[in-house]
Amino acid sequence: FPARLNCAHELLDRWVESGQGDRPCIRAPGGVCWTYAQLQAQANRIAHVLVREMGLVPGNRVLLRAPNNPMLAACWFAVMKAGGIAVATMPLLRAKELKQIIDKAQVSHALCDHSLAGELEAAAAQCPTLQQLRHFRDPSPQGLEAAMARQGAQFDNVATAADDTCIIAFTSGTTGQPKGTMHFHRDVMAICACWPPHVLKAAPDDVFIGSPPLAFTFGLGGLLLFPMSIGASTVLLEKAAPPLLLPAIQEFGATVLFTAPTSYRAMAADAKRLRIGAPHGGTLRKCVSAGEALPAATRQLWKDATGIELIDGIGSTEMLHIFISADEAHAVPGATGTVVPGYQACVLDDEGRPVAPGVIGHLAVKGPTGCRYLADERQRQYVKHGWNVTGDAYVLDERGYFHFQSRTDDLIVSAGYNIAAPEVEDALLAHPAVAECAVIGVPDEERGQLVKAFVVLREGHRPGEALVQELQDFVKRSIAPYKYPRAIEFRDSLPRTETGKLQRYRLKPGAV
Ligand code: 3SK
Repeated sequence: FPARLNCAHELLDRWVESGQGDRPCIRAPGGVCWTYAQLQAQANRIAHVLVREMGLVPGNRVLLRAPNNPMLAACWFAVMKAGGIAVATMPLLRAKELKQIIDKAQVSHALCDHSLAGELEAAAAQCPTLQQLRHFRDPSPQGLEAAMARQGAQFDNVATAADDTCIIAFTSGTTGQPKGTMHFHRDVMAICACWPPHVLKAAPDDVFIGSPPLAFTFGLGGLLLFPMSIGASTVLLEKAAPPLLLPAIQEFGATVLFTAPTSYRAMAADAKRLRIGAPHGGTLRKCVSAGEALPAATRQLWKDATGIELIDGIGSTEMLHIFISADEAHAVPGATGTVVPGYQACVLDDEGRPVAPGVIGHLAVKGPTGCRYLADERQRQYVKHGWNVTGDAYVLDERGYFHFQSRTDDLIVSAGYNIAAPEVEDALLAHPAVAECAVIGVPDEERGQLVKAFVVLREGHRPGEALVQELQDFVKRSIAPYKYPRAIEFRDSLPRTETGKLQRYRLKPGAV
């Protein structure tokens, strides 16, 4: 990449400059269809607001908070154009979690969808670094749209360096302390140059759709960067639970779908009935599965329902996007795939030596993107021996296919969400009935893993269904609701080492 690179130019302005600004770019329910030129004009106006009215200078961190919608995309590009750093946050996060992110990333500016204002305002009141906050889709004179109307639709992008940080993507650590991963403008372009052309092989007339939030880099790539890197269009859905995703695929004539195995399982029966797969006369022709391991049975279920072979992949927030995958023609049931062109991958033992094919070890990867934690000593655990060690246990076979075994840490991956066991434990421990607790992931057919809590009660409290419900509601009110323990078991004590360290592994099904 050239020394000066702004990814907003490569993904957005370039299409307008080359006379293709009237191509459809972003669609949304309610008949919304923004062309590339319209998205550019919106992003330019927001960039002016950021610079002229909110005092942004290059390098400032801008928190973005919204469900997937066109204004969130415009804000993201505005931040790129103005030389800022986008800190996109998951819509379900609560004030406590937002505060951790704002403090860690030293966020100074925020653009927030009006519908999600409450939790951010509660966080902002406790965050001295956050000085400038605007709401969009807010009809009041203080709203972002009113400020945009005062600005012109032309903006000279900041001439960022290819190595300037443009994203800080947060991932929940295994301890519940979120880790910010920094990515450069050139990283954004590198992920567009690796997996999409070699594995996805989408075309400019494809219509992308899916469920992952743009705040999750799986969604950012799949639903914004990848379609725009080829001049295709994308459908942004605020609500993309399985019952809503299928009708949306039909309504928009979507051709490329990004979602997680849980969602493929939930949609399979209706997908078959509605004949949404192109082989059955529908529009859908490519389906990408990532965010959690894809069981062979789910691959088969979806193929039977739609005629489409899933494109499986593993990526990480640290690596920005997918680095092991296989296209439809090279898929092997039960294997994630082979290493994506541009990356190298292997399986290492505990000392960092490659293991022989067939032997389980730590998945290690390197390539044009890599882990750069923001001020976090866990960098030393992720980057070892010159490799990014992802925290996944894998087996490599003789043909170069990687087979997922398990996570190697306390991270629970449930329905595509990463959930840190200690964070759920902290939330439970704040309840007056809870003396001790331990949270683990247990295998679950529908969600891959299910969050299960083992709870020791304080004296005077009695176990029972009513208390289970109360504890679940309590957790949902304190942290993002998707993290709540779907199963709770009451115990008299929990397994601990002699030094008192909780032995979560001894609670796993089948453990002794
Ligand atoms: O596999 C994942 O979980 C992932 C994470 C971040 C970006 C992309 C992907 C597929």
